[in-house]
Amino acid sequence: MNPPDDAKWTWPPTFVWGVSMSAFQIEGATREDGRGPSVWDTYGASGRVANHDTGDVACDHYHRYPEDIALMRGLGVRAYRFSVAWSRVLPQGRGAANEAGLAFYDRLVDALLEAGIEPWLCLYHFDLPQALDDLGGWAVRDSAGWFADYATLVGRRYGDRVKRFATINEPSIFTLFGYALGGAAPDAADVSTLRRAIHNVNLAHGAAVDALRVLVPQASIGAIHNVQPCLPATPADTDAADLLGAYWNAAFPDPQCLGHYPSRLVEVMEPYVQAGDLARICRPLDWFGLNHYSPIYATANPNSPLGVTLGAGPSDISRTPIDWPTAPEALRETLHQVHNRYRLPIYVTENGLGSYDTPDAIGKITDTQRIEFLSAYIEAVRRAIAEGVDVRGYFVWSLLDNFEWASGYAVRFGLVHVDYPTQKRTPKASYFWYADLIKAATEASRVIPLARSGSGGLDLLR
Ligand code: IFM
Repeated sequence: MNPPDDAKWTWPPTFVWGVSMSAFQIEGATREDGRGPSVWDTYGASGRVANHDTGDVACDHYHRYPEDIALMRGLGVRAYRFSVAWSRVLPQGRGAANEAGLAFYDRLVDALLEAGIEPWLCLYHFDLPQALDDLGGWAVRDSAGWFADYATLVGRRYGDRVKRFATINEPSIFTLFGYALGGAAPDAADVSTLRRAIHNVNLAHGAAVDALRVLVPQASIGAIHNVQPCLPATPADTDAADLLGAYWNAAFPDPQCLGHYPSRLVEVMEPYVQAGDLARICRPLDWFGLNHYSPIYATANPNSPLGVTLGAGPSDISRTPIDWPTAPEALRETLHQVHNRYRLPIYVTENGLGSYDTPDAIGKITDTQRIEFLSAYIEAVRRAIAEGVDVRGYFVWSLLDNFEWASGYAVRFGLVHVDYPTQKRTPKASYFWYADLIKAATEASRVIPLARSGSGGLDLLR
């Protein structure tokens, strides 16, 4: 591997700089215009979120999206990845559509296009309609059909304007935590339910890809997975790390992109796999969305339904304010692994730093640690590209501080601070830094365009 020649290297001119957010974490307006409840409304209402926070108001993006799009415009991003709230457009998850909910995403998409920002629409980001969970949710095989019908509704409605679609965000996170490890909706703890859910989510992914291909022939369709090195917390946890890694990193991308479950899980998944299922799941994709934050650590735990839980890991490593290990090299290595294993163009669809930012006496938020984090991780992306990995874009998580699931509003990931009582948005230092970076990267790549090699890798102008 050759290191990038810094003097000559420029970002590919087509490189997509973006930001990501998700419906439940920002929209609020949970009882407005006919939206039905999702499993996260139920989880929040039960008081299980830190500080008893709920998504009821969140960032009030439902009403303030023009202001948020103006912030994106100020950043200079080319793309915005958002998710549609399934229960806003189908309050019962299936059956009658909600025109007022559909109209909200019409307004959002139109305003993005008007601002010159490409909408990247993700169908699902953790917020299963409660009505479907009441019918068994992802643990029942019918869920694949429900999801395909929902994808059909969304493709038919927005496919004239939206060309970038992702099926499901981080399936391993919402299944592992929601059905086995705890700490997320719908808060089950049963390993056979987990495995059933894994397989049904995979079937749902495949069915949605098929539906979108028919409805939006120009669509560029991807799947979004968080792939993070899974390390043993102690030498005694090696097998636990291997097991957790199989669920976390491979249980979804392997069947979706390679047509089989990872070897460690083949036997346990077998009872749920019917003839033809793997072909239904493994549908051609245009890109791989990689969410990445840090390595994770596994600890063997016979009391957990899975026999393994997340471990703390070493105390002498660099960490973010919310205690996640900081390891930009792990992103570079992960990009190589994903590239070698799945052979798809990669977009880093999430990366960012969680902290407890507070404004200073004059209202400024100087989030130096976030700037250092993003700068090191973006450098890791740059190196991976220079080494031949086909990475085509990078999206910061997140534009706004938002509802960080079971951690509520205390943990902040935004480039823009949100004062929740007033809903005032204040760009942090990292916002201006990212805007400058995008400007410099796009201007430089316009001056020295990169040639593409025939192999799909990048020719580095050495
Ligand atoms: O906020 C989440 C997001 O919903 C999914 N990926 C990780 C982010 C930070 O935890």
